[in-house]
Amino acid sequence: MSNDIPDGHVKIPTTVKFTKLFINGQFVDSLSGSEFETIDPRTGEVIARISEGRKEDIDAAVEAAREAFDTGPWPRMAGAKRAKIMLKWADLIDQNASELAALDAIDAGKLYNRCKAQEIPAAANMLRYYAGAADKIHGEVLKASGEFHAYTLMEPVGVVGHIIPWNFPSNMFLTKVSPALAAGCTMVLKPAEQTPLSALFYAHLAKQAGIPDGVLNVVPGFGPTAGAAISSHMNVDKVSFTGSTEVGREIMHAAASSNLKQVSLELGGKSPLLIFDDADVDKAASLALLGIVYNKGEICVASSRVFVQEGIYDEFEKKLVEKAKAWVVGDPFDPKSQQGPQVDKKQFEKILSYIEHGKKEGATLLYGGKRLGDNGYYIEPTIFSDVKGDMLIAQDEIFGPVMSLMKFKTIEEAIMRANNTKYGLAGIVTKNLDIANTVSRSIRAGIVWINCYFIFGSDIPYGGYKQSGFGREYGMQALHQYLQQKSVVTPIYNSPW
Ligand code: TXE
Repeated sequence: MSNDIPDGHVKIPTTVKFTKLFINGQFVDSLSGSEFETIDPRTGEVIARISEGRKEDIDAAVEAAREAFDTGPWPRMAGAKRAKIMLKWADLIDQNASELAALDAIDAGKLYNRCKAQEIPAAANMLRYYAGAADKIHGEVLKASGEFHAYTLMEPVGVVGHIIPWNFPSNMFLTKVSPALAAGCTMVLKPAEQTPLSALFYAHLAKQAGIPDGVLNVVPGFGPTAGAAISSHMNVDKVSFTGSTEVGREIMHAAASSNLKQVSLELGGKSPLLIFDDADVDKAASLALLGIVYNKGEICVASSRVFVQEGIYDEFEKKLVEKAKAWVVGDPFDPKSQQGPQVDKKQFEKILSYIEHGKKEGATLLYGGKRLGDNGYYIEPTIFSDVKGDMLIAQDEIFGPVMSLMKFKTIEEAIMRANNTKYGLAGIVTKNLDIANTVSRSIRAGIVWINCYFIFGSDIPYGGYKQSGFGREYGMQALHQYLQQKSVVTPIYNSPW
């Protein structure tokens, strides 16, 4: 693949450099010799064959990470030195942004230009943010009662297993790995089976930057084999997972029934976006549309339930449909495209079946509802109105460009209906400060965006309430998930006690 992919309608990249497991600083075949295919969602065709990691490969990767943690330099290295290596890795990521963006575009159907200009640089910045924290990790001196000197140490939690999904392959990789590295942990990461390509490229760049062998291991493979081997491993000290609520539950079971490893979970969502009568209708319609079609709706915080107050409802509906009509779905390498194909056939079929279900449940299909073209996994932005809160399309995470539009009268009704979900992530549009304050405190969600949507940053903690998971990504909270506190106590006077 050329490093110099032009910004026009890009020709299809043809070669992929890294297809093997990355264990102990080397690219190796899987022990069983088995491979799996990674598919281009633009066409349904095979891009490359990837070594398939299974339990025995996870065992080898964990052994390398354990050795690197127990005897290697990384956890013992001065924080500033760890930071220097992480910063070098970040620079290498920036230098290879075109190639990384192309890998995510062919593997996940993500927009090439957006990946190159936003997602890859943001992933590199995640490393920079946590590199800045690596030499500022410290405990505290305690005011202990009695004649004792007591203090705390902040120590890395140990060997970490990261299991990540396919919707943001680059962002997820660096979101998990950056704070864990800054903390001094070693790790095994399993990318989603749909999107292994950029993960292996990141591993290659990590080695170039000077991350010592064994510190970062990347093992592509399937969930029930490689993923389950991580969550049930006796030698993994923590598992950090992003994916479906169902699998999150299995991971907790596996952690509990193996070594009680620590767990953090980022799971699904069915986010409400509440739009009040005082809102600028045009802007609110743009925000609502973006909220459901950004990344083709494959984002846990998609605004899949939009509640609009009755005074502006009709005008809002009209504008929303106009904007959906103008939205461009197409090849992710075409700069005109605003939405690429869904990640794979399974996800594509799942979304289409929810659309059929919505029609049968009695919701009104306002716009869209069909696949686009007969090649690849493209779906029109889809808007349902007359949706009732107990319909499946209003309850289940569809993870596609399908919006349920609903009308409300009062603020109390809006809060009650917004909270009628097992998930917990959200947004509000209003110019009224009282409404904004009341609603943001009443919605049971780990993040609430007011007059904006999808504002993420390495310095803004992010995570769910209820069945959207627990633990936080980003911010110092994420760093602390990879640290554990040790208290040290000693008598002040050298006297027997
Ligand atoms: O997720 P899975 P899938 C939701 C979304 C989507 C649905 C299914 O609604 O439609 O989940 O997607 C690994 N032990 N989200 O099937 O299976 C798997 O290999 C250990 C929301 O892709 O949860 C992959 O690496 N690991 C979400 C990762 O888990 C297992 C992002 C996610 O896959 C495993 C993705 C097991 N038993 C999907 N089974 C978000 N929160 O953003 C699978 N895996």
